[in-house]
Amino acid sequence: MTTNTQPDRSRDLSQPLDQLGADETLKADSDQLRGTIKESLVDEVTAAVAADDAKLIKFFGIYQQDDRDIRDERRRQKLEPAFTFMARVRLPGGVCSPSQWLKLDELGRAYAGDTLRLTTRQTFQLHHIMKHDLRTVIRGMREVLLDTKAACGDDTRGVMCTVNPNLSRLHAQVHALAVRASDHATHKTGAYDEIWYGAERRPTKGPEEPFYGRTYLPRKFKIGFAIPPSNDIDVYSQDLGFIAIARDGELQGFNVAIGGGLGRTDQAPKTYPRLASVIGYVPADRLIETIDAVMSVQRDYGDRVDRAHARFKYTIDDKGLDWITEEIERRLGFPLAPAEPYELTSNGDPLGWSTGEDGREHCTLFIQNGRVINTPEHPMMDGLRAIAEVHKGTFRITPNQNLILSDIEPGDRPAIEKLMAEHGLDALERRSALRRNSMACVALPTCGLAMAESERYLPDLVTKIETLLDAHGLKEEPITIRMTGCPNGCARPYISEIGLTGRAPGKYNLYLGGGFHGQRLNKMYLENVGEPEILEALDATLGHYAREREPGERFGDFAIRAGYVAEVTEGRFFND
Ligand code: SRM
Ligand code: SF4
Repeated sequence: MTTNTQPDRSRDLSQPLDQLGADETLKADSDQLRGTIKESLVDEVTAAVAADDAKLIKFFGIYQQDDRDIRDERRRQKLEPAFTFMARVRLPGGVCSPSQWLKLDELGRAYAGDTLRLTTRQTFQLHHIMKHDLRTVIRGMREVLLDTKAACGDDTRGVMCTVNPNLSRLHAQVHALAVRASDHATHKTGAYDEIWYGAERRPTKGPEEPFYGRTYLPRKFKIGFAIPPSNDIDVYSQDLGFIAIARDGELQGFNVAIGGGLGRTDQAPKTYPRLASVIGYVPADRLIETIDAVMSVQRDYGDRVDRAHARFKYTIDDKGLDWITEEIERRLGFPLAPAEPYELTSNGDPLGWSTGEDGREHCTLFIQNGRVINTPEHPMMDGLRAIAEVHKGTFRITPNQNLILSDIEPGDRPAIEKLMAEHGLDALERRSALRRNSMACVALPTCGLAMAESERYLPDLVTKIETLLDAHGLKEEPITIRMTGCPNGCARPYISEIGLTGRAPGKYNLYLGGGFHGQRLNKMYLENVGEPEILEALDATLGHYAREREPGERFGDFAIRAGYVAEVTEGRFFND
């Protein structure tokens, strides 16, 4: 990255490194993320990598995990945990080609437990990879021009972009900028090529990381591009969100939203979800400068002592939105224009077939919780492989963990439809409106932070809620429901109409009152409750909604009007 005017406190820190958090010292001493990862990968004594390397490989999109289903049993047997790794692909805007799909399918079958996982930030995760297979997997991805750079770590994450293929021209313009933003903001260390591809270390002319310095960012930083009227990417949950402003289908520029973030910790009142604040408008040709200016403010002023307080949202609230905006403008060298009018209407995906403005066809498939796997009823993985073998367009992963078979010439549609029918993929969209608007994070057994089930439980819970909806005549009412196995918020539960976050095995917090298109946070209604209490509460509130809602009133809005929860008006809520 090139930012000439900004002071870079990551290389010239006002506080000595030993007064900063341990992760800052680790980054600074890591030789630009090299650490001892190479040595760890060939250490045959353990299936894990060294503790410091486990933190550093996150910058390369790789997480060390263990099978939590058998953790206790392994401990009893005095064995080390069953370590494996998860690799997350860098896929800006979620668009990939059929040959990329085929390669990931092949790698998923050979090394990653016969499954692929589509994520809430529009990419693939491959779980269950053994340490000794990691390089093979990463090199396999390279064959189809994919990598896992910066899919995690204290840097910019996967850049999101509205998938809407129907607005083909506008989408192409915005998606190209999302790809550019991702390439621009991704770290530049040669460590990735050396560790994963076996490249020789090459001398660099200037600093190896001109923007990030030795300590990168204080915390993860997320960028996303929304194309109204869709808010599928949940633009207000991004650290830096861009809302496309178009005239006659031509991109003009972006409204800039800063400071979104959802992670919180139970019993830690200083942590809270916050929706992004729209601070102004920039023309499209100033996009990259804007990214540099905003990220550099967080780089230089973010909290480098307390990681629980290091996201950009806290920097903004500590310094004040006006101060941060002025600092961004100072670094940009020009004031932001007032935000342009825009309208967002939904954060879900319209499922099924549609025709784009260029006449090409697209089919959005419902993939429950993003899990691509073969089951006896739905040989989904086989079906998508068969489609990839004949498909000439693109695949697009949606921010709701669904999949669009995109850019299909009308003449090619019958062949795709036949394959969909043969593999049961056509049945997937015939689900209740609640299920179609449901989302769960991975949680157990791979996520080290999960306190309760999520992906493995939400489908059953939805079945039970469907019975309630049926009884109240609400089966076709679109209501968003999102579950996570802990309060970190990976399925963005705090901006759904019904949110559930795990507290302990079988116990969840229940949130109500979120905005249907992601414009308002929900509020906790019940704390630390099990399934019977959840169903009882939903039966009562949904029944009340069915009886007394006003025409067009959403469930989230009703939950506030009827007094079940107070409206969150500040764009953030604080832990009670
Ligand atoms: Fe997440 C950590 C999975 C989207 C907030 N997230 C994790 C880890 C890596 C657990 C860990 O650190 O060891 C999870 C891996 C589980 C596994 O076994 O796969 C994990 N997060 C996911 C995914 C796969 C959920 C999914 O089911 O799709 C999503 C991957 C997105 C991607 O492709 O990059 C995912 N995570 C999110 C989102 C939603 C978003 O970004 O739109 C959020 C909330 C937005 C935000 O960042 O504020 C989110 N994940 C977190 C947090 C809390 C961050 C915070 O500010 O407190 C953590 C924990 C952390 O960073 O300390 C976390
Ligand atoms: Fe894991 Fe919690 Fe994220 Fe779910 S929300 S994937 S349990 S970190």
